Amino acid sequence: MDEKLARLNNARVNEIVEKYVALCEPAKVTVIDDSAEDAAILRSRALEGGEEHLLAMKGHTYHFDGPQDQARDKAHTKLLVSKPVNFGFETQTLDRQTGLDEIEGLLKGIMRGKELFVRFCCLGPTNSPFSLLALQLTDSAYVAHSEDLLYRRGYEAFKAAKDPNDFFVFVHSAGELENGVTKNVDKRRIYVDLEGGRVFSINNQYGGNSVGLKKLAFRLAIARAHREGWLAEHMFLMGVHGKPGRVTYFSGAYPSACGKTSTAMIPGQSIVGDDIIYAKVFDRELRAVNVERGIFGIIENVNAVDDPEIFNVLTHEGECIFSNVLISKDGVPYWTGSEVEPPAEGGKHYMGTWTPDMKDVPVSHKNARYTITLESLVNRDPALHDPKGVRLDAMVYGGRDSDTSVPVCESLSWAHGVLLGACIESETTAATLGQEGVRKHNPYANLDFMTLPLSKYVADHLAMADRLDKTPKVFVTNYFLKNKAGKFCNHKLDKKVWILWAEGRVHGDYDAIETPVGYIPKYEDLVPLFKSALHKDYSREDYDEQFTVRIEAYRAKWQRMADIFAKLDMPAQFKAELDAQIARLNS
Ligand code: SPV
Ligand code: MN
Repeated sequence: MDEKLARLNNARVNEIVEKYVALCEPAKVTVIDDSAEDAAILRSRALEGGEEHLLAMKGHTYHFDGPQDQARDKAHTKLLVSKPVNFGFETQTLDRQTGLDEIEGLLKGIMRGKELFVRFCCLGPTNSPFSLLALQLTDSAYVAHSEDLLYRRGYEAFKAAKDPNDFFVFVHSAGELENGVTKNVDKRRIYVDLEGGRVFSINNQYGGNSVGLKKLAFRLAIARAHREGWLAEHMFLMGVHGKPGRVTYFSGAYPSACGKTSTAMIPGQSIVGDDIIYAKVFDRELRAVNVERGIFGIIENVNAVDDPEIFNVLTHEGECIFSNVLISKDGVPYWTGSEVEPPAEGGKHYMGTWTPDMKDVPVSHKNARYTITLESLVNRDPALHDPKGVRLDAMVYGGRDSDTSVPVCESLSWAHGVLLGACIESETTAATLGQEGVRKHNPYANLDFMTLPLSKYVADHLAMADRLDKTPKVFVTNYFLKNKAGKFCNHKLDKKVWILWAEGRVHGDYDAIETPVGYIPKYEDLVPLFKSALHKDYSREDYDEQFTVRIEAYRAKWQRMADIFAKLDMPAQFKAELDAQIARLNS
């Protein structure tokens, strides 16, 4: 037996490894522990196997996903269920046994000639009441390497585990590769087995499909959180720095590619995480941790002016994986919106050779990404690895909404906030395969990941009010509002003002105007905030345009929500909030 597995002495781990080695038939099995040497093996293997390539800058590599593998594949991501469940929205399900049989068939021999990596990770900080252990088997060194930047190492945590049987399991195969890229994308499958606490993902490499610890583990965690009375959310986590010396922790849910990372990266604030949190009640306080330790972020529009900290990491030595960007012959990465011109002769691209005259093919894919650790960011929050997490004082919901929601408003109560989170609407983006720009109901920005009926999810949030001395304040932001002329009403950086206003509201610094849709800021409070935060004059005309409550658009939105929720068996308190929302708008 492998020495590292022997030292772990975990019968369930051994059984799983044996089972999938027999089924997938890899040529070699490599077990990875928490050492720097083993992390280096993953990076070297990704380079040797052609899944990653060196760039000119020390520590930088790049990876290409195939042209058909550039985003999450919702159509082939299915939840295995033993009996039919009405989730209340589009979660795709498949009969469990049928799915397991199909995947076993597809896994048979899928790793022939390849190396299987067995790795151990910890979701959430180690040695923490939030920690969840995860075992990942993958034949993609790129996936295992990405996980090393994105997640805490967990081999030692497995050794110390109180319950040796309690861990999630992820089995991934990139399948047959051609030039380092998955070939059989038509046989791509992502099957989530909630009952077994495991996910199978095959014939893909794009991180959102392949990296077990990211959205695959998140789907398992949502169901587990419900069973155990905590929350797993598609949220950033950040310290908002209000008055001097005051830090207030915010979490925020936004659909993919709608400003979640850029909110967590607002200049002058500190980032704990940009994608997934676990939140638990301790002593009647809601505390949260970042499940991850890195960022798998969208690279488009990352530039020196708008995202100085990230841009800095992407242009300096240190470990970083670029995916689906343009690579010049000198080994320099280029991407859309970097404000750096790509070379005239073009370069290599996930589509093949790219030259500037290919006007309809952008420099980088809209969902092209970078993978970095949070430790590499100067603005990381000191609580990043705190096993106790941080106290959550506010939650923010946001969407890509061009015609309805004001830039920022505060819910009238916790229950009203729960309603607002359940009713996020957002225009679809390149983060998933399919059409972009279509308005979609995206409850809690979790539409793609929900493994619970919405009614239960909502009930868990409502119940927090009884379990906490003080519920977090809830805010809704919208960075994408347009005016009558079709122009964005706000600059990208204005979000700093909305978040600082919200922080002030948490501490009672500002009064607000009560409207049917929530509390909105007063003009007088925003003027000094624009001045101090952005050195900008904020005009009354801008305020009027941005904060006039578009009653008819809101009524239409809430009618859409009423239609959706009429078909679902929602908690009575939720229905009452929804009715009250509509009644306020009507009157
Ligand atoms: C998202 O799309 O929400 C992401 C990236 O955070 S991934 O889910 O990994 O595709
Ligand atoms: Mn995400």
